[in-house]
Amino acid sequence: MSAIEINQSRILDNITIGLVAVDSEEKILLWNAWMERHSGIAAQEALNKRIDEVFATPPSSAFLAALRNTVSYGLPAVLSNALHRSPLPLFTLDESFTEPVAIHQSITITSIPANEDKRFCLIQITDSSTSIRREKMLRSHSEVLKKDATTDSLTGLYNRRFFDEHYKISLGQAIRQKHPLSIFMVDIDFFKQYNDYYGHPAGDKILIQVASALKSQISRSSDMLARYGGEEFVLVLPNMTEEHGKQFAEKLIAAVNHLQLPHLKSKAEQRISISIGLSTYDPNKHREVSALIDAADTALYKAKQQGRNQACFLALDTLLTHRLQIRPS
Ligand code: GH3
Ligand code: MG
Repeated sequence: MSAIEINQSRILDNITIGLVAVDSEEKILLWNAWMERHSGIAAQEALNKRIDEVFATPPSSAFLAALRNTVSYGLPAVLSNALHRSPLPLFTLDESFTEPVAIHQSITITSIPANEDKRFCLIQITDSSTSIRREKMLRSHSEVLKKDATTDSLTGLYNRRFFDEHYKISLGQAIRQKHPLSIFMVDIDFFKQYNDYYGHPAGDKILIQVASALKSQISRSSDMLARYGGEEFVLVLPNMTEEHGKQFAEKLIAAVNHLQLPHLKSKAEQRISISIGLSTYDPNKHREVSALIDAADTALYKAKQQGRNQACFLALDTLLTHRLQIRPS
């Protein structure tokens, strides 16, 4: 293999980082092609000028302080781009931007011994813009994934997985802060018959409309509505007593009836309706809360048995008695 003569100035011109050397008076000794391209200042113009005077906009005070530290004490300095976005007025050449865009920079400053006890400082500037853009893209991508993991794709409501997590947190808070919490299990009446008669795609549209009617009834950020599965929804409302819960359930039923969606095969009404099972945690009455969902579920079963298109309340402490009455085995 033949030896290649290395031309150092060619390396300096092709390197993809900015290189600047300054002497002990901060006068510029080296200004490579990368610096020319990104500052718009030619090397002949920059050489022998002080670095704080060469740019139209002066470098940041953090940069000048770091440089002075290195010049005076020989201490190396790093300006990380997390703290100092653009210490020097350098701009990207990307033509897809209509205006010049400041380069996000990572800068290291090192003191290098020269001849006769003299030293110079080497400033190396790398463009962090690409890695920052990539990081931002990854972050937004992971936010989309997180949303997908917690959202039901048909209705846009939270999914069962999110509900399971959120319910535990809400119930824990209600117990610690001693406030009531109501849970509502909501189920569309005779939905199988709807699908059989109108078709599955039409059934999907009903699910979307019922979901949005239910959603329109909640307002507080702590309220949660999720698709529990199939044609069943669940609402968890902190700070809602039994009495208010019963009124609220009536509002949910009215909101769905108000949609006036025809359902000729429904034996309840000839339009889409819902049944609701409701139970409430009352901090003054209940110590054991693990059966709260079960209580709401049993109340829903009761609402179905009593004719549908209605809400039923079941107190947590009467769950067992009622279960024995309505589900004899
Ligand atoms: P009830 O009044 O007792 O609740 O009767 P129902 O017919 O609503 O209850 P059942 O559990 O027998 O039927 C539920 C139906 O919901 C069956 C299933 O095809 C339908 N379903 C579940 N998930 C979806 C879905 O994502 N889209 C559509 N279109 N239908 C669904
Ligand atoms: Mg149903």
